Amino acid sequence: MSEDRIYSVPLSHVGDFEFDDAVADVFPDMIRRSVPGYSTMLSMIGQCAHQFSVAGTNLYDLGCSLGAGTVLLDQHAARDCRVIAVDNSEAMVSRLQERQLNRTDVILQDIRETKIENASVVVLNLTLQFLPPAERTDLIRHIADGMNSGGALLLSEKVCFDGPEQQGLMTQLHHEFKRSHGYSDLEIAQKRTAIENRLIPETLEAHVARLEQVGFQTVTPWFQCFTFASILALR
Ligand code: GEK
Repeated sequence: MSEDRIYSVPLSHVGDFEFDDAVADVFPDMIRRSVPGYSTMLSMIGQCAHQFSVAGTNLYDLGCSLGAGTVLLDQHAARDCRVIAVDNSEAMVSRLQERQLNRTDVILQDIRETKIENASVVVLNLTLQFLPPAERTDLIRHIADGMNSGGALLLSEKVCFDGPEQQGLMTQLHHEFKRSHGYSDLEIAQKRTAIENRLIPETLEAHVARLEQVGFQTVTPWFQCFTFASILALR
């Protein structure tokens, strides 16, 4: 696995973060060292596919990147299911297409354009956070409308906090996590600058309220580690 060194040297101008070839090449290392609890979030994708997929339905991985979650959906889905993996990064999609998963269609597309139908499982693993906040409710409603009764949406996000003390404490703990995984203060600071206009976190409460508003029946945060959380919402 290639090591993420993208922000290790001082840059005269730190541009907005892009999911380009340089990022795709080091993505597994980057996400593992940047997102506390990522492996736990992934394991739940496999478990959800096993538990909630229904024969003859569709499973979606929206914002699939290199397909860490897609592979688990493909492995654990019920019989006669299709997995639809979508990402708008050419660099990510072309790499995932090379993996040739039996039951998966990999599509280069903006997830706001993806038709959701006959869905038993939908995964948004760290993807909604990259959409403009004003467009998130429409997408979540569109997903809910395309899901079958009893279907599961797994939504994992970077979250923020209303209280400044909580926000400061959780940010500090997240940065310490990154330091303990080998990132320097320079790397942490430059990545933060690059991502701050691209990744807009919301509070866990805002996510839960939106999911309930569009008609999910049982909305349960099941995991949180510092500034990252995951919610299971049943249709
Ligand atoms: C994983 N789920 O490994 N349409 C399609 N894709 C998008 C859009 C959009 N509008 N916006 C962002 N993306 C993966 C990790 S990464 C998370 C997901 C992170 C894609 C973007 O190209 C990238 O591949 C992915 O969402 C986010 O479980 O980097 O923090």
